[in-house]
Amino acid sequence: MDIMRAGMRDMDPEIDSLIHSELQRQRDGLELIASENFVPFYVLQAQGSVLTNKYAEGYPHKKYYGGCEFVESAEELAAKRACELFGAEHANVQPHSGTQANMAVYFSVLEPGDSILAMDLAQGGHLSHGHPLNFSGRLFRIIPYGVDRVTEIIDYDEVARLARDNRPKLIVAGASAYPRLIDFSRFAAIAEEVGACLMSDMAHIAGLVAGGVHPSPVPYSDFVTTTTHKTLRGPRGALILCRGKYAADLDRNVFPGMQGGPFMQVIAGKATCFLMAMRPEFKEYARQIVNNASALAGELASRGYRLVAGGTDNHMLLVDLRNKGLTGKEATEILGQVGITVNKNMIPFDPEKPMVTSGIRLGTPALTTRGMKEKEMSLVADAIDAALTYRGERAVMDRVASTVKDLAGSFPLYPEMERGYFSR
Ligand code: DSN
Repeated sequence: MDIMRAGMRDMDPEIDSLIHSELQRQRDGLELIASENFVPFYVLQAQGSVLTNKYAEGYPHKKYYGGCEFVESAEELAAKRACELFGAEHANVQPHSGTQANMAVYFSVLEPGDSILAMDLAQGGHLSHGHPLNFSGRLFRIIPYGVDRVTEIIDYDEVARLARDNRPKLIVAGASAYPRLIDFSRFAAIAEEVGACLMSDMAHIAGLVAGGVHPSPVPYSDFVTTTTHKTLRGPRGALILCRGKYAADLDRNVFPGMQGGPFMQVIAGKATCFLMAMRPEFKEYARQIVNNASALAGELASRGYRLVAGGTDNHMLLVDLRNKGLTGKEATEILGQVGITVNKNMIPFDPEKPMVTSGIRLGTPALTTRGMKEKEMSLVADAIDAALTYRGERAVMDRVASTVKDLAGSFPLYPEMERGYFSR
């Protein structure tokens, strides 16, 4: 066999088959994981392009390799578009992931042992905001904040009190499981009062910020980090925005501080994603994500499900399943049996362990990408409720599974693949 010319199917039928099975799974199911989305076909094309062959350590016009003229132009375009999209003074488009983006910011403004005030993972934060097993919790002194026990909304007075008492060097605003708006101006006022830097991690809501349906953290923050693949619907990777005065420090801490060669094929995908997000159609998409989440919340509430914080302002909802006699782990497995993909999630003050949980987290970015609207959210809520209620009844579960497949099939995913590209 000519191992450089063989097609995937001949070279590696096992991986080829797994890729096609995953495509079929994505097509046939209802994707409700709040942090997932389906990238446009042109982002897949950028990621599968020859840019993957190129090393380009360093920054545009200061690269350590020859032959970087095209990839550095792609990197410049990505950074310029990111600044334009979010109104930022400086952008670094090289971080491979959200955690690495956060790491680069920490290393830009902190020394090991310095303190960070950040949201507790168990209350909606993120691993890289100071979990004891994560580098952030191991290297820095973490002061966790959370939500109010009654309203389940961030307790800003408590954040201010903790800031005054502990004088952290950095305050982190942002969450991975929080369904309400985040008041970045309030965080900025607290940071200013105690002389701390403010980093906002907008990974979950970046697409909503770009689309103008969530207040932007950019005017209020020294640094803003985000992944590019959640509501923003770009390639899997990350981005850091900062005020101009931090630009040189930040760039040095990304490369050579934390990463070697950037993934130029992903950076090209980020550039295209930022261009997409400046289009008026993307504003409509972002608005529809929020409308769909709100509709789904209403439909579930009317079927007796308790929503954390009483509902949602963004793309996600957290459902407390205790009154349904289910854990998050059980619900995730049951919904998986009918083709609905969700993740178990801690709810605030959760009595269950993280591998069990009392809740599930649902999000609408992926279904909205497929074209679903409020009407379909009612069908999705019906399917969720029927599966969770009649989980032991085979006939009902089979009927729900078939309804889910039909609904998904009415909103085709990647029809381009039937026209030749990547098709079997
Ligand atoms: N793991 C992502 C999420 O699901 O929210 C965050 O990094």
